[in-house]
Parts: sequence; C-alpha cells; structure tokens
Amino acid sequence: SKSQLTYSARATTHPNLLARKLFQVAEAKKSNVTVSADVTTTKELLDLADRLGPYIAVLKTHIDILSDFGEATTEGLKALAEKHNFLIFEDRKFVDIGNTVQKQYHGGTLRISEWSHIINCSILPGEGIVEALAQTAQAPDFPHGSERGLLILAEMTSKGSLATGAYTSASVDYARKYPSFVLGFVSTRSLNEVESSVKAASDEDFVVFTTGVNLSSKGDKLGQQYQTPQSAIGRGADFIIAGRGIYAAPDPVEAAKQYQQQGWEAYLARIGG
Ligand code: 5IU
Repeated sequence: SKSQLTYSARATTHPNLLARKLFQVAEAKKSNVTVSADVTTTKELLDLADRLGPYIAVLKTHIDILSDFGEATTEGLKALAEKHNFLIFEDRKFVDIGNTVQKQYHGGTLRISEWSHIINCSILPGEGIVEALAQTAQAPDFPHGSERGLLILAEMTSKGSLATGAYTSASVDYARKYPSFVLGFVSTRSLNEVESSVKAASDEDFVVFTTGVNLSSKGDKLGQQYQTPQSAIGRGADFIIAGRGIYAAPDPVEAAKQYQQQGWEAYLARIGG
C-alpha cells in the first residue's frame, strides 16, 4: 500500500497525471480537504469557493442543484480554481449506458468536461461506463486530456447502501483496467484488501476520497452517516469530503481551517510524521 507515503512522494511516482497534480496541490496547501459546496445559487457557490479556496484541495460541486447555472458559473469556478490552486470535482455520479453518459459528460446543458477536473460514476451499468467516459476524456481532439480523471463510486455512506461486496470488488477490477483515467475511488476506506479478478500493477496507487466527514454530527435524518477526519484518514482516505460540517457552520472559514488542520494532522500521523 502507498498510504504510508507522503503526498509529495506519491506526486512524483503516480502513474496518473491528474493524481500527481492532486497530490501536489495537497502538499503545497497542506490540505486534504474537499468541500462539498452544496449551495443553490451561483453567487453562494462562487462566494464560498473564494472564501474557502485557500484552505481546500478540491471543490466538489453538484452543479445541477444551482437555480441559475450558466456561463458565469463555469467562468467563475475556473477563475477561482486558478486563483486558489484547487481542483474541481463535479459529483454527477454518472450511471447510464456508455452512449448516454458521453453526452451527459461532454456538451449538453452542463458542459461538465469543460470545467470539472474530476468526475465520478457508479459502475452499476457495467464496465462500459468507464470505457465510455475514458474514451471521451482521452479522445485526440479533447483539449484537457491530462487534466481529467474519474473516481469510481465504490461504496456509499448512506444507511443500507447496496454498494458493497461484488459491486465494490468490480469497482476495483475496472479501476485496474483503466488506470490512465481512473484516479481511484469514492469509498469509506482503502480498498487495497478487496479481492479483485484483475492483477494490481506494481505502481498502482489509487486515491481514496471519503465523504460523510463531520466533526460535530453523527448523521442526518435522511440516512447520512458521518465519521471524523481522523477516522476517515485512519481507514485510508487520502482526501476527506465535508459539506454541511463546513458550509453550514456559523463561520465556514473557521470550520474549513479546522477540518484542514485535523485532516492534515491525521495524515501526518498516518505517514508517521
Ligand atoms: N456523498 C455522500 N455520500 C456518498 C457519496 C457522496 O454524502 O457516499 I458517493 C455526497 C453528498 C453530499 C456530500 O454532496 O457528499 C456530503 O455532504 P454532507 O457533508 O453535508 O453530508
């Protein structure tokens, strides 16, 4: 497992170019925090991104919950990602046949491939969904090829999630089959021990993003289940994702700093620093 290595070591050896960038950003900003900016207007989203930008590695969006999505949204996000050196992760959770997800990813109303570095998908439709998204992002005429990557949604944090067992192990299989596009997983733990029918490459180093991180709550009334930054990182998370714990706090900037500090300390403890 590579989880005992530093982010900068992983940045120099990682087989995937976007993963290298991700680890460089984490190291430069001393942050493994992804904020899930689940607000519903462009103004709120861009304000949050600008205020929290210095303390986060990744901004996660649900762009389809904005009531006023448009050019100002994507131009604003792109400019703030440059200004504060963070990556954008659109949590669209593609889950359809290959032909459809290509159209949902590239073009369409949301133009996700234009502005989002990271996307995710469920593998419920089978291997074809990974192949289809990889094909779009790695087409010779696609302008952002080396700056796009996929996280496979291998597990979910909600109560009674069915993303377990054979589904989770197929997630590892597909990640191993498309290593130049798949960065890793959204999961609640490292998947290194999960059985897979595909042999691991010697340089394999999947990045783990863990959602459902909250310092002051155990869950919500709709089945969300939380853990702390320490717990998530101890179980193998490389990046912790927090939504309401940060943006709904009385002072979101203070909260972001607190998650940043705790996330970073847990990482240092893991690498033995
Ligand atoms: N999210 C989860 N659990 C998952 C996956 C995604 O909570 O298993 I995959 C999303 C949903 C929301 C954010 O956008 O992460 C968590 O927000 P809160 O920290 O506010 O619960």
